[in-house]
Amino acid sequence: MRIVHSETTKARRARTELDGGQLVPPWECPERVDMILAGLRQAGFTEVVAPAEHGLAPVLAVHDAYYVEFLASCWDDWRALGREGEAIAWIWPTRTMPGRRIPRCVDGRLGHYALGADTAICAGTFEAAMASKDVALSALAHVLTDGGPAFGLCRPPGHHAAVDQFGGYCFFNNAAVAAQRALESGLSRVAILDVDFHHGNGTQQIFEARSDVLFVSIHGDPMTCFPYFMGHADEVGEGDGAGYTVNYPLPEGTGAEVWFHVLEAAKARIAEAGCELLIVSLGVDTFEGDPISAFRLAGDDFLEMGRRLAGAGLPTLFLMEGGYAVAEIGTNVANVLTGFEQGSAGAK
Ligand code: OKP
Ligand code: ZN
Repeated sequence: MRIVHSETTKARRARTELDGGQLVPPWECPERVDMILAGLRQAGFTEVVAPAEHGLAPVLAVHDAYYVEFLASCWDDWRALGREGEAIAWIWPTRTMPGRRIPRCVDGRLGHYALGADTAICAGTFEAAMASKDVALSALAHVLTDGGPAFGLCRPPGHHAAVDQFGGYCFFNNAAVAAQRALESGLSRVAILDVDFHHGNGTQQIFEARSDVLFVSIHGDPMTCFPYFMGHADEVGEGDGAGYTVNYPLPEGTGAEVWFHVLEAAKARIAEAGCELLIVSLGVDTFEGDPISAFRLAGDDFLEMGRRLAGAGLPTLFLMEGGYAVAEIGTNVANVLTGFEQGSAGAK
């Protein structure tokens, strides 16, 4: 298992997240990265490599250029107005006021480009997002050249980031950037299997009209879980992409038995679609102790998750998404990767 990590992913250290009507320290914090590295080390994954710089071209292959420009300049624009706090969106184009122009003022621009008010932009956000997608692309390069599995310790995560929107702690959609690059390297079809507790609305939106990326997600039912406005079972893709978006919303409280049953259905769809690469959007916020999620997987279930993912028999790229039980995040991630190695050894 190739492990890719960059210290620059910790350059984003937001102070505030709007949560329950209060500004609290964000759940998505740089300590997550250190805990994952520690967990990997303890599990025997001792070799960690730094990513190469891949520039903006692979980002612009999936994201809107004005959006990328907004992310690059937002913090400076905000600071230039003398604002004390972090850059948080607070007014949006809405159902009754859709808005057909992108405002010039940073407050209006934030509303245009933000999905929600949970994610503050601060110093280092853009740098960390750049490092995060470089981690994904370098891990992908390993899978494409070597055939062996890789884990990209991406942070910030990516699956909520759409073509031109950030939110849910995500800015660049690392999995989408990697999938697009894999197709440009010659693959015909890639699967993105999103096992994070939250629906990967950004990934779905980026690929929903395409059949070259199969998006399959297992997540908390949006009727009660973030991001609330996407991820229902009747969202199946559009046009050429019809049938290439597959959503498995599950009720809060779902445990291992049901979750693994659904995972097998997801794997069957991936096999049926003839995908040549499996990208796993690996959130471990399905853990029973996660403070902002509501599934009930135990620590050992992540070993089983890894084994079963190996059973798909595909070249596999793991990219980090969520997971907020910081004390256990390292063990949970290491368990998935260990289980995967056990599962692949058995298959050979
Ligand atoms: C990101 B990923 C409210 C807490 C919820 C949004 C959850 C983002 C999850 N302040 N914030 O999918 O793990
Ligand atoms: Zn999540």
